[in-house]
Amino acid sequence: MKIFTYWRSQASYRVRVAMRLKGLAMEKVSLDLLKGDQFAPDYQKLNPEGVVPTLIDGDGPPLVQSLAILEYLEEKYPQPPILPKDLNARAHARAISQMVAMDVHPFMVPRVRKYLEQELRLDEPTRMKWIGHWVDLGSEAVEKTLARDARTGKFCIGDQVTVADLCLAAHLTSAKVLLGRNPADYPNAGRIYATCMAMDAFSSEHPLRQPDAPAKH
Ligand SMILES: N[C@@H](CCC(=O)N[C@@H](CS)C(=O)NCC(=O)O)C(=O)O
Repeated sequence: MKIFTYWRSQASYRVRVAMRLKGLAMEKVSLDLLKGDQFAPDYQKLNPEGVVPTLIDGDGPPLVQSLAILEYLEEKYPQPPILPKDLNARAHARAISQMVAMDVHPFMVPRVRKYLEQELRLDEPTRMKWIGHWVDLGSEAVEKTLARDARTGKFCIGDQVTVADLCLAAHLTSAKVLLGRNPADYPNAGRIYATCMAMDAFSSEHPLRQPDAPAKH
């Protein structure tokens, strides 16, 4: 399977980990989002939104949107599962995923940061304060959700890795790489983050271990 990715992309990281967990072969095509590779006409034919990831499975049409891709992978390659069996727990796993992937991630993507810089003329400390505000609110919301829920275990839901862990680990990684946040500031989320990072699927696909990651970031 071919995945269009970028080293620091949180959305691509979610999908790369799922593919590792499911033992799927991955051919990575790196785009440089800061140079604008996502706007190349050939790439926009695959992904009209001009974002990563895009996944090509066989001859199939391009798959876009990381959460939709995770669901596709789960349905086509069900072993090992990345959604719980129980119906309520499945909704809980999707809810935690969406808290970070939908409600926080858009505040930190390159196109939004570029707009803050080039259109609104905000200086770097102001931009980082603005992004940090939304990122921290999201981390706190997930922490409260995990703290109050009896299903929280070794991972977000019990002892099985689910999409919630993929999204949470990717979120906390971005918060660390981009903003210098410490996952350990969040007792439950930080513990789950550490457990994930001890697993090969998460550590081998870590943004800083990607072939396109700069030596110094
Ligand atoms: N909701 C989308 C988000 C995709 C997205 O925004 N990806 C970022 C990198 S994590 C991107 O490609 N940004 C390009 C840009 O902002 O110009 C998903 O989950 O796939």
